[in-house]
Amino acid sequence: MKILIINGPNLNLLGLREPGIYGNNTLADLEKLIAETCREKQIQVECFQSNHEGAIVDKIQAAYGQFDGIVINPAAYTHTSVAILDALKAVSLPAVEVHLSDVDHREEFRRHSFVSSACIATIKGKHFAGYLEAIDLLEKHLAQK
Ligand code: CA2
Repeated sequence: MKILIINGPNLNLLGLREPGIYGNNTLADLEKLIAETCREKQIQVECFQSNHEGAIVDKIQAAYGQFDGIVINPAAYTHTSVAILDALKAVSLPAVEVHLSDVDHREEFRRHSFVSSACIATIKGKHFAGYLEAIDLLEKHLAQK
């Protein structure tokens, strides 16, 4: 089993700004936690972060035939990107959407996600633990196939 973790724009600033919302830990801490968890589970994993919509679309397209599933936090593109939605639908890999914060209890515009309809589940407000839950969900989903 090989999974791809995608983090969208500004998530490279984790731990450096807005700790009240996103916590004190960095993207490197998150990627280390994911790598350790996947090593224990004998899952192959690659982590990718980009601030660019097209780069995320390219990465999703390139995942076809290379990965078994995707965990994606599209960050602000969650609320704007039909292109990321279309890419996820096009590759048709099982995907889980993750948000560090509880987007349902922030500004109104964060309540709508374009990508949700291409995902098997959405996990919100569980900070880093949400990514580990997403990996568990993907593992169970792929085991059933
Ligand atoms: O809660 C999440 O994970 C979000 O996807 C984060 C996005 C936001 O636009 C979504 O509505 C919810 C923002 C990511 C920005 O990350 C930062 C991290 C540290 C400092 C500043 C921004």
